[in-house]
Amino acid sequence: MKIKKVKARKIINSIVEYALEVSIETDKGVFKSSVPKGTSTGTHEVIEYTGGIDKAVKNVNTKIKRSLVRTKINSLKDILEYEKKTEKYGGNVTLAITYSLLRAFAAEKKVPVWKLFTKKKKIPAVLNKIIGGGEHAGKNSPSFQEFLVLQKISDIEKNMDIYAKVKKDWGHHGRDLEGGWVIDVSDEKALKILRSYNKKFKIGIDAAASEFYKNGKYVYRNISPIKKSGRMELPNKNKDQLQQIKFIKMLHEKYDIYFIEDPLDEEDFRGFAELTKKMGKDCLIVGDDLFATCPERLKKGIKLGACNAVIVKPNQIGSLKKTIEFVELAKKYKYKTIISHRSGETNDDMLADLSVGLQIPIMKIGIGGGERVSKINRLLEIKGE
Ligand code: 2PG
Ligand code: MG
Repeated sequence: MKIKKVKARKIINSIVEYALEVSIETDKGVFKSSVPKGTSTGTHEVIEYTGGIDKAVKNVNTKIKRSLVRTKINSLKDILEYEKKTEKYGGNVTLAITYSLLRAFAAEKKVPVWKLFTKKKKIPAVLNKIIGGGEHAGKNSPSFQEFLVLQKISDIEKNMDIYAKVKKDWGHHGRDLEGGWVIDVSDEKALKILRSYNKKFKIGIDAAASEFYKNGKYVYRNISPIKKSGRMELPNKNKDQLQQIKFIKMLHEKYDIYFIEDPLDEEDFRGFAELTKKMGKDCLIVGDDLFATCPERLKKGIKLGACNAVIVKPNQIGSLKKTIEFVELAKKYKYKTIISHRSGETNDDMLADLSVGLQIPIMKIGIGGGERVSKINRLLEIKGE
């Protein structure tokens, strides 16, 4: 494949910050890509743009361009190998280049991007955010960051319906960063609301607990009163590790939660292992900030028995090659894989092709907002291809 031009520029993402867009020109056309960023980022994520976004634009337009037009890219392996050369410029720089190369190479081969990875087409289920909280919403919203409903893609209408009902039934303050509704309720109440629409749907939470873990305690900001000796009382707002585990277990039993992401702090491998032992048989205990899509951290988790599912976010590790390694390791040890959007998204829909290509069974994705809908619509398109 002959690379004729490489060009970078700044675009705006969904949380109104700059993102990098990379265009690569070949005989087959111009192929553009961009990469999202997080708000509740884990400590173990790689840096997005070394030296900032302006430096990233400059690096692509000078050094990377010079090296890329001279490099032979004739296979998927070549694309993944080339990542080594760009890693020092930042994870989002590397992935924007990789994604554009994938698109250019797929055009060369006259196949959709997902087909570069697999022949077997299986469309993932969608895990849609209905209610938002934590760092993604306001100060009176729940402490947990996300309240989600899982649905087969062919049943996405059921999630569209719940999304519309929550909007209508609960006085909301607009949407959070990922299109979830912002409502002034406690964590428990948010779960009760989701359950009230259907007794059988698989529901989930992303507690993103590291975000409210302060000095050894989980500090809740919006809690439900409980009945104690005939009186309504507000329970303790601060929970230590044991109380947090108990609380999560209680919520799981009461509301039948299937998907439980980051219920504990990102360093607490042992706490995750404890929860997995207690509840892992009938639900997913999912590591996001805990693993940060890093194969080395997952190896530690496997050793300790922490989690039975992982979130996959390529830009946490800043390389598609390492992301694939992470996914393969997870599958080998029977961890369920869930690919995920970020709060600061662009309209790039590569996530959908990667989910099908890497045979990931669930895509976690907002259901409101063009930058989320672009991925869902690409999934629907692949389904019909
Ligand atoms: C998460 C993500 C996406 P962020 O915590 O799972 O929902 O949020 O992109 O802000 O890290
Ligand atoms: Mg998360």
